[in-house]
Amino acid sequence: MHELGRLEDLPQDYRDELAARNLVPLWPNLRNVLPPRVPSRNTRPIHWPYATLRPLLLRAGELTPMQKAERRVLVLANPGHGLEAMKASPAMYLGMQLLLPGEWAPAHRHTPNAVRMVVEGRGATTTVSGEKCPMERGDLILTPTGEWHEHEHDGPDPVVWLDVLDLPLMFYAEVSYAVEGARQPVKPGRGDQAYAHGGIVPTPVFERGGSAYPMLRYPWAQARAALVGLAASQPGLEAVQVTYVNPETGRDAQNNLGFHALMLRPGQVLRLPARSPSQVFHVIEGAAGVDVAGSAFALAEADTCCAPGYEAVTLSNHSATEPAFLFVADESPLHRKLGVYETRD
Ligand code: 1HN
Repeated sequence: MHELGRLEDLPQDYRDELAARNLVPLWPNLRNVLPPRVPSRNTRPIHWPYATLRPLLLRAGELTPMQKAERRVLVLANPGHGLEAMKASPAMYLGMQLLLPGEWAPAHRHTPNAVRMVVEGRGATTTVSGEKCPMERGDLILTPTGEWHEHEHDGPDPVVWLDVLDLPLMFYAEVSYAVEGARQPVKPGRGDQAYAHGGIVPTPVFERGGSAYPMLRYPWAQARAALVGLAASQPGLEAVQVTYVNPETGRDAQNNLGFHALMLRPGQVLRLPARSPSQVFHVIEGAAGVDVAGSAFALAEADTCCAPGYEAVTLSNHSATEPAFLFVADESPLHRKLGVYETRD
């Protein structure tokens, strides 16, 4: 590969005149924007232990009332992108949100797509487009682009969940905005009950035009049972993984980010090949080692970490007796749309 000319090689008067006319020579910058074979990545492997995050989040509950926060969240920010960029990876935002007993996080809708992964506490609900979704540990609840959503909590203990949004992507595209609204009327019917059994979907006879997102809540009990059933039926299967999909289309549950649940059998070491998308791992049950790009994390229950794209990841379950269950979020739908999804080695 040729060495290209540098900016300093050009006479100052020429550089000044280019800048004055909003012009930039490509060749001094070409290798930065098109590095050889492997993209440059700011995303660093980062581990956010829940044990250190939780007391800080509860303290936010004492320091900042709901009216002053709207959403009481500590953002899991990747220092590789700069903390103020509030991103875990190029397209993924992560936050831990706290709702205290009796609180209500008011209704709004926005262009970024969001999901919630419930971490602890019982008795909270998220109402999405009028559907009131109970929030139980490990449940995945969608709030797709443009859909009204609000959170409320009638239980006795604090509720915490992990928010995953494509906010960095939407913000980058200059399409991120929100609209505030009033408390939503609750509609009868629940997608998690209508679509409770894989491969069997409701068949409307009298109604036309269903929702683009028919299933908004994916109960952990169902995802866990699917993993346990898959592992039992295929003892030789290396990666016991399921993907959260739209039950009407079979495609990814949301537009830009992909969501999966993965089971590590007792004692299992699973090497995931290097793939282009960045990934996030969150432990729902058990514990897991995550080795990526020279970092080795020991994730306890409710811990979260992220991994840059184009790196192999090794997951290990050190328990000889118990399986481990992970929630995985990645940028694969986006990469497929961009036509750049790839697996290496
Ligand atoms: C949002 O709407 C929620 O509704 C949480 O709970 C986090 C972060 C950025 C932008 C919107 C929520 C958010 C958010």
